[in-house]
Amino acid sequence: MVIHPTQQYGVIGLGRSGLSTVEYLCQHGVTPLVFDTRDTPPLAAKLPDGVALLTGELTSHEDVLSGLDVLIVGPGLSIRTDLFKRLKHQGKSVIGDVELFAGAVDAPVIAITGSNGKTTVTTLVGEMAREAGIEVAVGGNIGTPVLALLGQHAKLYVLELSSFQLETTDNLRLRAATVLNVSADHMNRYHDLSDYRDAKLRIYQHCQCCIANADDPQSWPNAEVDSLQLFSIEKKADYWINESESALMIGDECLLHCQSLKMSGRHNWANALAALALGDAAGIAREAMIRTLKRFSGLAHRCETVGYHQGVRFINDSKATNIGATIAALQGFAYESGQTWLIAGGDGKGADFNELSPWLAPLAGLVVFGQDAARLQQVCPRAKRVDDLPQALSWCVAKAQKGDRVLLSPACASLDMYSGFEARGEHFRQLVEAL
Ligand code: UMA
Ligand code: ADP
Repeated sequence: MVIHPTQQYGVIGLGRSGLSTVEYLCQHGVTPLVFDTRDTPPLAAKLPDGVALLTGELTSHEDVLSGLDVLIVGPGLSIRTDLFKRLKHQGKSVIGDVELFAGAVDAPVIAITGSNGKTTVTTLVGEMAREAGIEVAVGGNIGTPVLALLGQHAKLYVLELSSFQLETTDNLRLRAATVLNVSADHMNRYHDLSDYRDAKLRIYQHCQCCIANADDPQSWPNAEVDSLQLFSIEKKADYWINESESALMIGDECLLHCQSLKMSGRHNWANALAALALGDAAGIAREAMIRTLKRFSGLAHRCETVGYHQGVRFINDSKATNIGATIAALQGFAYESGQTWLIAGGDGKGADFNELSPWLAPLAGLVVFGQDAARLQQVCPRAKRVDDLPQALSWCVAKAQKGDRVLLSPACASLDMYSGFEARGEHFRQLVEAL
């Protein structure tokens, strides 16, 4: 969407995206009205002079909102409320910051969504482009709001997009995009899995090269698309793993051996293949992509080994905030020797934990804590329930034998007890270091 100075703009939600949207609008000669449901939004002090902030329930400001033309809503707020339905009905544009970005960007854009692996693949593609000498800007759900990227005047944009951001985006033209996988997440914001999937598949709307996971049909576009590339770690595809050769393949060409990948875990093979497919579509040199894959060791809090104690390995997978990520970790470790002691729990975001149960049965032990501990115990009655992470770790340390691993992979968000997954993972690391 292009900014029209004659129109009245509202920015709903003063989070990081909201603040960057305000700054962007002000730079373009528009002073928006800002709304936030919280009495004192943490970023209020950062608002530019002269920008008014209205706090409290949005419905209490309905008259004011009705007087505006364009409402730019932050991803942390749902647009599926009766209020937004009424405002849309009145003809208001209800969009997100990515839609404004779409109207302004003047270089190719690559976008990545999926239930798991987004940040890893987004980072990888960014690193690959940098390695190839391309001026690249990386942002979106990964951290830097998209509008804040525009000042970098990059030659390539690599965006991680969440389902929430995609819901409020209609006109983002993409050189290439992928839905890495679809498994239940954010079920407190969606009616069901298909509703959540529909939001994710919006990424393919205006996409030159769609890249989907051959092993997960939920990631495939619903409609016919111009160009579709598939990646697979289970069978032959455009980008695939040849198990007998243990090699990453593009068609019939062997690109590199799996052992040369610095990232561990089979799910990271899928991430590497997706990154290669995106990189190819963006014209990133193959040699640069291979060099990157050989040195990129993965990100903190994602299946990260944080220490050893008495022959037991401790793994921080705090970013496993949904069931799919925990299954991926357990699936990967099933190929390795030694038993797994799993620490899980937190805020399950409305997920149905039954999907986890086949993966819990082979575990040496499971210990649960946090808001949804009892729900996890229902699917695995032998699970030990404790009050917090230190107790969970102590329980595992007392039981684990040499050669085993203790894995924090909670299948839940951390917000019931921590400020975020990073704080939970850091706490785990410190506890392990103190053993
Ligand atoms: N909030 C209110 N009232 C408001 C506005 C926000 O209570 O009026 C709350 C929200 O419910 C949420 C928090 O404030 O709990 C932040 O919401 P926001 O829309 O202001 O979020 P931003 O600070 O702009 O951050 C967002 C993304 N956050 C969400 O989607 C919740 C960030 O992704 C993203 O990095 C940032 O934009 C820049 O693009 C974070 C995230 O948790 C990492 N994403 C979810 C995920 O990955 O699972 C989708
Ligand atoms: P996202 O940004 O989508 O949350 P991350 O790269 O931050 O993805 O990884 C989040 C969690 O998902 C971590 O626990 C990680 O080990 C796991 N994970 C990463 N890639 C995949 C994948 N392709 N499939 C399943 N799980 C994955």
